[in-house]
Amino acid sequence: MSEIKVSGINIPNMPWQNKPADCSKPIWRYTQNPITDWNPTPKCARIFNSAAIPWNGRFAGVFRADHINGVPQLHVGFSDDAIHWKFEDEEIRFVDENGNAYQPNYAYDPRVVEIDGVVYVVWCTDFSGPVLGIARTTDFKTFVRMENITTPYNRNGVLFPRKINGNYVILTRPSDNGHTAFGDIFISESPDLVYWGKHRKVMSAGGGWWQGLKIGAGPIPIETSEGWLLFYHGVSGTCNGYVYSLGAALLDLDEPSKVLYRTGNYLLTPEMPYETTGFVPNVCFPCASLCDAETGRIAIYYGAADTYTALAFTTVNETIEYMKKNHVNVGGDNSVWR
Ligand code: BMA
Repeated sequence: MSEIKVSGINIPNMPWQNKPADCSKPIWRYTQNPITDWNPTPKCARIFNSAAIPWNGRFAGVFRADHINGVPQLHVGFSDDAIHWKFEDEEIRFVDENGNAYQPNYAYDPRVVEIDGVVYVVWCTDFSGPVLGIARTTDFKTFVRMENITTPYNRNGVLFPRKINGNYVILTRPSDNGHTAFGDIFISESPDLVYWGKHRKVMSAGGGWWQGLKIGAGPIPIETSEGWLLFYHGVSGTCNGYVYSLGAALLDLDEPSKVLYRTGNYLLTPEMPYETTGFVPNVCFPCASLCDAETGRIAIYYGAADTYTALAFTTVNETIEYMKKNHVNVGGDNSVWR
């Protein structure tokens, strides 16, 4: 296969380990996993489902921390190597557009992206139930809360890293206010990050039992010459509870509501003790990735068992090549508004 080009920045100092010789899968785990442990700060019981980006030659992130009262909030962290993190013990204190303090009742599963020099955080916030909140920052100190993106209920909001055909674009996952037993991925556009419309359905649950119950977008999509590379979570509803695995899809560059390929097999599923044992067993929940444009190397950050932060590696070529050989057609994909 010819070399696939990545549109993005070079991150030569990102975490990386070569694929082990005996690994037959397209994704392999960091050998020192997990990279966070129980009680990472006095206030925080567990840090997981979190998002990191390159920042001034180092790395910065917004981390989901479940506090020792059980309530999740978002915390800032910094790192030299994107593996060892220094977390702030105090949660992010948001302000609104007028500078007035705003604190969500809870905040979880952040995704972070820099677009035209502004860093945006999209997370699951409370607005008569879970919805998608968004805030912007330029210094990881002041976070300005903007208008909520959706009405109740919605989770897993993932912005694309640039405007497409003149509009901001976001993937979302309409849900209910509990442990939602359904869920497909939708897409919406906005000229200004305030007014959202032109809604389309992108992908439905299904196409293998590991993603049969519900799916949700994970890290910010990676722009490649073949399409947008999207990692997502797929959920299986077992008699012993939900199991969260990781899959990938390739979306059309100009019309990202179109699925070009989608993995029929999971790429990563709970197998290691830190994935199968913890606060919520059997969860691999990806929320961020770093991709080095020059080499196509990818480091995926995923929450493990709602307890730990873990890392896994792949390359753009490896994942897309695998996806082309292991593609599944799911009834309901690309199905609405066509
Ligand atoms: C989902 C979200 C995630 C969590 C997962 C497994 O509904 O709440 O934050 O990791 O459940 O508990």
